[in-house]
Parts: sequence; structure tokens; C-alpha cells
Amino acid sequence: MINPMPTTRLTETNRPHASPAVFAELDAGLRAGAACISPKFLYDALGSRLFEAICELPEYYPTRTEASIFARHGHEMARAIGPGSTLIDLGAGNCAKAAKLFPLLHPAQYVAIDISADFLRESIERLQQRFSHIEMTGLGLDFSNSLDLPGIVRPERRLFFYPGSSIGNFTPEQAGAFLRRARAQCDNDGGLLIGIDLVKDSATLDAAYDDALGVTAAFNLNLLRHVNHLAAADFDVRQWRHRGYYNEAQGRVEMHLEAREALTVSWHGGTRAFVAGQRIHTENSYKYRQSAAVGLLEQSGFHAAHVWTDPAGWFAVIHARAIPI
Ligand code: AVJ
Repeated sequence: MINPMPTTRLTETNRPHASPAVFAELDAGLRAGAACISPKFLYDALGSRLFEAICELPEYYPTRTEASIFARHGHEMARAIGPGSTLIDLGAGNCAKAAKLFPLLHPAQYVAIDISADFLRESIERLQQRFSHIEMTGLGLDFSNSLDLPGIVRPERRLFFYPGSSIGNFTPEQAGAFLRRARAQCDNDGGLLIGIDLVKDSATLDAAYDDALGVTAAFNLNLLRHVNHLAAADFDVRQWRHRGYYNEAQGRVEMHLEAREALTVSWHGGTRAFVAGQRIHTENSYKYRQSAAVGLLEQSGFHAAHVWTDPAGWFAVIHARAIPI
């Protein structure tokens, strides 16, 4: 049951803290037949730290596996890319992955982009002290819907750095559209260095997204606290449980928040009842076969020049060059 706008006065606690566009997106997801909240809302300050903790978990193989590929093949990547690039880090977070590449890649400029701007500022200030010769800029942007880079970003030799299989949050169609936008934001000398998680057995995937310590559960549940702040909602975190598992038919891991009991949630201008077991879909994490990953790039204006994988074939790092137009 969804009620119309109430006529209550806005106070500090019932006032949404999101921009009108972000609020409208949250509101629409909460009202949808199958309720959903975008995974980008997982990353408030605490969520970003919980994600860092996930990356340390024994079950969460992507970060470690990708790091092993960079450690083993970083020199070869740097040789293929060459020094002096404009390194554009999409979803930079703590900037640690890019920082490890600086001594190999020697970029002329480093542009860190993340939706969590505060987290970013701290990370960049620390980095600039260590690498004073690299021009650095941080941009607090949600690049999921548009990727218009401001004039301070050098146009020459743009290299989009998109590690961690973040591309998996998009459907393959959305991923293609996103990559085409990246292609449109670079000249013929542009490129992409992307990490993509590969299809593997479902037990490994299930464990990676529903770990024994419950860190992923905390990460997913924290989204409700963030939405409480953004939309002036009254989610009670204790009434919800985490679900994370591989959906083999769809080729993706799904995360949901499931109501433990019948409950009602209210937010600025809306209210909704959930029955026990009813879910809010919070994330998709698509897994690709190597051939499909290469195909996706080729259809989106990039030629996959190099593919590096770990020995088990769990994860791929791909250097793709802009197809000249
Ligand atoms: C940051 C989107 C790559 O999908 O593996 C980790 C996020 N979600 N555990 C992923 C995530 C649950 C992660 N990405």
C-alpha cells in the first residue's frame, strides 16, 4: 500500500538528504512492484569501509585474484600502455589499486572519480604527498548514467581504469552503453584497463557473497541506514536479513534484503508494507566468460589487445584500445 504525499512539516530528522534526482530514484525503486535499490547506495562512508573489509575476506577472491594478475603482469601492461597517460580511475575508492600502478605506468595525470566524494578527498591528499610529480584530481561523480569529464581532465591518451569487476553491476546491455560512453570520452589514442570477474562454480560464488563472518551481510544491510538518511526513511535494520547467491540462469550474483517479518517502511512522501520473506533487490554482479567479455568490448568501440588471467581462470584483466573512428 502506497500513500500519497503527507502534509507533515520537514524537520531535521524527516528531511531527505539526497538531491531531488537521487531521491526520485530511491522513491521509484521503493514503490516498484519488485522493490529495488541501486548498489551505488551501498557506498556511504561506512559502506566504503565495509567493502574494504570484504576485500580482505578469504571467501572474497576477486580483489586478491586481480591483484595477483597485476603483480605478475604489471610490467607487461605498462609496456603495452606506455608512460604519460591520463589515468582515469572509475570508482577509485581508496585509490589503492591505481597507486600500485603509478611506479609502473608513470601517468601524467591521475583523475580519481567516485560517488563517495569525502572518502576520495582523504585518499587523494595522502597519495599526492607520495607521488608529487603526478597531477591529481578527485571528482565526486556518479558516472553510472553519464560520463562527461570536465575540462581539467587532459584529452590526450586517456586510459580508463575500471578494476574490480565493477562493470558487473551493470546488465550486459547497460555495460555496453557505459563502455560506449567511455569510448566517446576519449580520442583515438584512448584505452581501457578493466578487471572482469569470470564465470566459475556456484559454491565459490555463493561463499564470496555470503561470507562466514557476515561482513557482506553488514555491507548490504548498511544500505538501509544510508537510505534512511537519504530518503528520510525509517528502515529498522534488525527486521531485515542479507541474501547473496549465484543465479546461474542469469549469469550473475544477486544480493537482496529480505524482510524477516511483516513490516512497514515509511520514507519522505511514501510508505510500503512488506510481508515476511519479501525482498528488495540491491545488487547484480554479472560474471562473464572470457569470450563474452572480449565480445562486449569489441561491440562497444574497444579492441581487446591483451587479456591476462590468473592460472585458475577466475578473473581477467583486459587492456583494450579505442577502435579508431
Ligand atoms: C564492487 C561491484 C565489484 O560485485 O563483487 C562485493 C561489490 N558486493 N560483495 C562485487 C560487492 C558484494 C563488488 N563490486
